Order: sequence, then C-alpha cells, then structure tokens
Amino acid sequence: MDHSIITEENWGKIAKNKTVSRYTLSNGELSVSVINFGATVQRIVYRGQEMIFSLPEARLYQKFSFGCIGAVVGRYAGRIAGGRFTLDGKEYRLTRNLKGNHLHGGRHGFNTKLWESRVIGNDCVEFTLLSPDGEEGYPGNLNVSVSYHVTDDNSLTVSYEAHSDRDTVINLTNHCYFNPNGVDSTFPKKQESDEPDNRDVSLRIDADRIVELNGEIPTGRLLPVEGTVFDFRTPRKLAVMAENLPDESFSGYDHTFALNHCDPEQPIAVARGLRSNITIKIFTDQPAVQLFTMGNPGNAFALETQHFPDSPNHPKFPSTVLRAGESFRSRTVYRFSYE
Ligand code: G6D
Repeated sequence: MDHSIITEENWGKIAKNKTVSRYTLSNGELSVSVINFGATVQRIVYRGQEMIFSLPEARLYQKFSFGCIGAVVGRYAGRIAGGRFTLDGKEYRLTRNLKGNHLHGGRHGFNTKLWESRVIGNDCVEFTLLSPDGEEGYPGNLNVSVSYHVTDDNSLTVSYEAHSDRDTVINLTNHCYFNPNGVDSTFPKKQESDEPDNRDVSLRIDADRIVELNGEIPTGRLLPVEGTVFDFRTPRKLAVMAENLPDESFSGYDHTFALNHCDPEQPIAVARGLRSNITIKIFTDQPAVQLFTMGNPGNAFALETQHFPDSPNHPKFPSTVLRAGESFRSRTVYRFSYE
C-alpha cells in the first residue's frame, strides 16, 4: 500500500476574509478530506466509493450548519434540558436553540467555527479552537484540538483533547452521515430512487440499553433493548419496517445507545453495506453512541460516539465535568474494510 500523503488546497470563502482550507489524507485505498470550517470531515472515499454525505462547497456547510454535516459538535453534543445545569452549586444558563433546550453547543457551536489548522507529519491534520469563557453560556476558556489521522489499516482516527481554565462540562463528537453502500452526494439531489438505500445496511451496536426519553429529553433511566427495534446486539437491517414500529410517533432513530464496553480494541458498532460488501467498524472510548437516521441526506445515517445527553443534569450518568487544569482526551476510530 502507498504511504500516506496530505494535500492542502484553498477551498473557497465563507465570508470576505474567511478562507476555508481543505486537506486530503490518503493511503492509496482510503482518502479523507477535512476542512477547517467546523473541523469537518468533508469526504471519505474508500476503494472509490463515497462513504459519507458531503457537500461540494464551503458556503453550503455554513448554510446547512444545523445538520452538523461531518462536523465536530461541541461544547456539548446532544441536548441539555431547559438550557441549564448546575455545577458546584452555581447555575449556568445556556443558549436555548431547540424547543427550549440547548442542542449541540448552541447557535454558534463548534461546527460553525473556522478552526486553526496545521499538518503534522505526512498522515495527520490537527485543528484547534479557543472557545472563550461564557460562550453560549458555558464557563471557562476552553482550548480544544481535534486531529485526523489516516493509517495503513484503512482507519481514520479522530483524537479530541481539551483544557479549560475553569470547571466546565464537555461532550465532543463527530457528525458524519455514513452509508457503507456508498452515498450519492450530488447536490442538489437526484431522484430519490437513484439513491443508495438504508435498508441494505446491516448494523450491529454493542449495547444492552438505550437512554430512556421523555419527548427529546432523558428521564435519567436506561431501558433494555431486548425485544425492541433498538436491539442491534446481533446484526440486523437498519430500516424499521412499518409493521415493526414501536409506536405511531416513531419516525426513525434519534437515540442514545449505552455501550456495553469502552474497550478501544473492540468495535462498538459495525455497519455493513449488503450491496457493496464494505464494512465500517467504529471503536471508541466513549460511553455511548447516538444513532440518527431521521430526514438524513443521501440516505446516510449518523453514529455519533459521545457521552449521554443531558449528563450535567443526571448525576447517575457518566460525568462530563472537566475540571480546570485537567485534560479531556478521547479517541474514535472508523475502520473501513472490504469483506
Ligand atoms: C443529532 O440527536 C441530534 C438530532 O436530534 C439532530 O437533529 C441532529 O444531530 C442534527 O444527532
């Protein structure tokens, strides 16, 4: 296999003086393009097949930033109920940007920022960002870095690191929309019928339980997946057939799976394209993965490795507190194979 190479190009502007850069990391079989707007994974091509939904221009990532397409989501991925939480006895009020709740770091989350970038060696690109104290209501000046690394075993490794000068909360993820059968990324869209289909994706998620919701907000309890459409412990097709709907309001997945392990050597999710024979394995040290299939572009779906939503309001959930001066570190690996 070829050694990795990185190319850098000017990828247009999102405002007068804001030029977007695109970097492409490639090992010959796996090619990953990342842009500094949103520290976004803009394209993943494996053996000539498009693995994620992508947009052709930087300004479109800005226009559709509510979809977090391929972007890093922060400071807090997922919802925080009522946009408020208490830390060490002090209440913090966050931007309420969705139905009275806080979602994905607020109106100007990390997916909307132009990050600093640098190339490290011949196989890694690092993006950094300073989120100032009080931004979207969060305490602490937060320095964040996200690096993307393509390795010889056809993996994309995403490494997150953050430090704050005040106690705060943090929950970072990446929001790629995958389809291992290949994604039609033509924009605007072609006919629906031309698109690769979710129904031909088999998915396994190593989770015995999901986070129970009241509407969109966690109750604090976990529910067993046994006997439900959330049971992906053995591989099954992703699409839920009409006759199997759990209730009338179910229009797709937007649920948090509590992972059975956080062993970075064992995949927590395996998505297999039954048409392409391409498999995407996801490894993480995070306690949960969010499966999001609703209204998704290119018939692709998001699998977001992260903490549970609304953790700052649920002491029994794994903690998302980052103490001043301490380090937040996390890693997720996406491995592509043909099998
Ligand atoms: C996430 O859980 C959320 C969704 O509700 C949201 O709409 C999407 O990101 C953009 O997966």
